Amino acid sequence: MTYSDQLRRLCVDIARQAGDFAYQSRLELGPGARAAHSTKSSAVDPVTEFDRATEALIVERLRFERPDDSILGEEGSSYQGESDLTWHIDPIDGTVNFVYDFPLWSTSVGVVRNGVPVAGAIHVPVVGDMYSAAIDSGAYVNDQPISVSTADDAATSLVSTGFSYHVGDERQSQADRVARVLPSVRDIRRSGSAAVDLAAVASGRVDAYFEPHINSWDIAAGVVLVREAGGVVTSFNGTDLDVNAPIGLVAAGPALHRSIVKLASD
Ligand code: LIP
Repeated sequence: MTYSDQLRRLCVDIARQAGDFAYQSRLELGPGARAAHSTKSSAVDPVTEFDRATEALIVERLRFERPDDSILGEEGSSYQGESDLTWHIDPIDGTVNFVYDFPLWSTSVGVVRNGVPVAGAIHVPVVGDMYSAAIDSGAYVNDQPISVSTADDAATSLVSTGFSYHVGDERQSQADRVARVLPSVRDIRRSGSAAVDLAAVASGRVDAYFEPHINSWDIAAGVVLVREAGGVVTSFNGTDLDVNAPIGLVAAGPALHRSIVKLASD
């Protein structure tokens, strides 16, 4: 087993344990019950006790299994290690979906070396999918190999996107962008979880995904997944993506990627 595949297996093990913990917590609230939450960057950016507890579980595992590595978590966890690896973790990606008991939320665990993701896992507990990948080891869902779609025509492509929590002008410009893109593609999906969107690109369940504002913990695992599935991932304007400081993102199969960059960034 290669070193990157050992990392992939650890990503899977931790994402499974953490995602199952969050899922059990969600089930105990009851169907459709709103999870109590506070807010972060805006009144529509929630965080729950379950986000924090799930992140604490992931961090405890990583501190034990990988004590020399750095960690960066969405809910504030930050450890500076001595190794060249940094773990970017989103305990519940799609927190609004979790709060509403809408199924498309995920636990994302990715590990990055010098701004390049080397392994990752995305657990979608409600759906029962575990996606994983590692550099030069391929991409999988539930241990079955996956690949991006071969779509090459934007007009018949299924495209996902997301919107930031910044309310006001930023939100309006994102709405204007979707209004411009929609007439030029088959249809648009908005899952509410960047990790789910990237997993969908990697498995050919959508043809492309773009989002103008995104965080490292949302995408670290999904980026290696798409690339190992034969896809292309760049920053929003088509330049190289630095996962540590992403400037938006476009992910698609190689025959479609440039068209989506042009559509999204025009
Ligand atoms: C979410 C992202 C999603 C974005 C949402 C939100 P969170 O992350 O995964 O792509 O459109 O607005 O930022 O905050 O639920 O972990």
